[in-house]
Amino acid sequence: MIVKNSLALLLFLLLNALLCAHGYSQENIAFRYPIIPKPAVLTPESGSFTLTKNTRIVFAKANPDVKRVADFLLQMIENSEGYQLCYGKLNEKNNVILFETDNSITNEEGYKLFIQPQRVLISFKNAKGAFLAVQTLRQLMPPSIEKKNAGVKKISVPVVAIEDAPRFSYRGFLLDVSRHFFSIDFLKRYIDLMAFYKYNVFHLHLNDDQGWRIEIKKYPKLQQISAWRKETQVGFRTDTPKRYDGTPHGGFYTQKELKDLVKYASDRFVTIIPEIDFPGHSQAVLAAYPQLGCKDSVYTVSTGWGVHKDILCPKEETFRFLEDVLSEVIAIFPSHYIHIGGDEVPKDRWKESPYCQDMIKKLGLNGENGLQSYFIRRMEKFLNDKGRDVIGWDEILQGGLAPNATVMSWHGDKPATEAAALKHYVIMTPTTFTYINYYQTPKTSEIEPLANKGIVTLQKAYSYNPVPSTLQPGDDKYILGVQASLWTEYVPSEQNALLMAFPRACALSEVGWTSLKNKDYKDFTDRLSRNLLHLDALGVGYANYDQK
Ligand code: TNX
Repeated sequence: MIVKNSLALLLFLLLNALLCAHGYSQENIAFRYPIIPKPAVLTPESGSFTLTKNTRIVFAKANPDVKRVADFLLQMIENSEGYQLCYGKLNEKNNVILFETDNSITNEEGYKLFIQPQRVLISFKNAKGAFLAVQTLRQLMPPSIEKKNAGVKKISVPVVAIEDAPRFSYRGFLLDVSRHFFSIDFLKRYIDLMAFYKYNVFHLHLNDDQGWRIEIKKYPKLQQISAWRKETQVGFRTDTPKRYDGTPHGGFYTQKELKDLVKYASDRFVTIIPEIDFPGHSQAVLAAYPQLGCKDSVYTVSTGWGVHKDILCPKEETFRFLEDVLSEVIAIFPSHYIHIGGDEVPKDRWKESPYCQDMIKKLGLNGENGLQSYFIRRMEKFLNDKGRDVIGWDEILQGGLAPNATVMSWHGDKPATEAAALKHYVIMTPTTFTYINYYQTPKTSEIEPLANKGIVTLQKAYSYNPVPSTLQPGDDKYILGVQASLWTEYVPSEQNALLMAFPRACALSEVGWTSLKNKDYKDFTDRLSRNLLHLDALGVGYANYDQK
């Protein structure tokens, strides 16, 4: 212990000595190394490495995944500089960027980045780490690197030694493409931005009451009917009288487009987790296939917001429908996880339905909550048999959790604590810290576009600790990570989505990546002010509100 402490002290003194020698204050360091999320260990040094046309990329051992990472770097340089770097030989020691595996790195996403005046050394356990190191390197480059044909010619990066690994393995970003449809090109742009901030999961919310967005070959009416709504409510959800824009809205992604998107994301080491939300949030499905509801009724794709009472009925026909849909979904998305929703399921229709009441009795279920649990368990079993695991919103705790489900907690610490106590994995996306569809300043609607009610300031998002203090001892291992969630009732355009997402997504990337002891809001905002120049160069219109 004493040895360990003295060693830590020695390291601290050494680091301080280094800092003094080079005269770097904390602010200088933030300015010189504006990296977000903040790396685990960063040792500043004076001097720089300059990348030119003659810089060579060298692999200690060729591997197709690492080659993919190097190609990403190559492409980035080519885009902005117009020249292509060449691959060099192992014996080249100067003016090289060297990629090599390092067995001492234990984290799958861990990496080391040593920038020295003569060369850059990137070491990693596997290619994911190499990719993340390249993102760090990119953040140290002049922001013009993001621009097409910037023509800087000499790209200087500051000398540094970085050893890095994430705090959490799940660092997600949700986009709701149902309430508003976003183009595939925009999704790609969103993925690029995720990768830049070391997010590794893109949670794609593909259906809701207001629209179905994925082509399902067996059920063409999902494309023909469920994907389109007549018009969209304008103003806030509860405004009276309700007003509508009179403009049809909709769209869907073809399977081919989605497969291409999966590949695009995987080239950036981002996993897409698709969500098919049921049995609630299904009015758009019922508009096309009314026989899957409990009432003999005509349904339309919803044009307004809020929780809807018309949900799927647990008939055999419904289960067959969902199994068919999920079979097509898993053929597109190779992710280990499939998200099956399960949130906000009003039980009115099940209460009124003699069929449901009979089913509850016959199966000895504990009321409607028991029926919901039966529904989710059955679909979980189907997916487990296909080798996939499910994620569900925390309402899946009601009536008993499906045996292998991972819980996505949007209601905060309570459901997370409950799920972890049951030895289930948990992903944290509480409304109070991570809902980036909420206003971002206390002035709310005076200066911001209409949003879901609630305020999540940049500082609030930054302050979040995804490990609830209410967990029982030892249960923190069940917290897989954290997710920034962008619901889009009030996000009608790409421009709007970026305004809502950034810079809060930068703060949340640090929540997911950086250890608690390395987090400091002032230091974060110092780095952010320079880091945002990259977003400027990328033409991302992030929010820039006075935070007071
Ligand atoms: C709750 S979070 C929802 C969404 C809404 C969101 C608005 C969750 C699982 N359900 O359907 O878009 O609130 O903030």
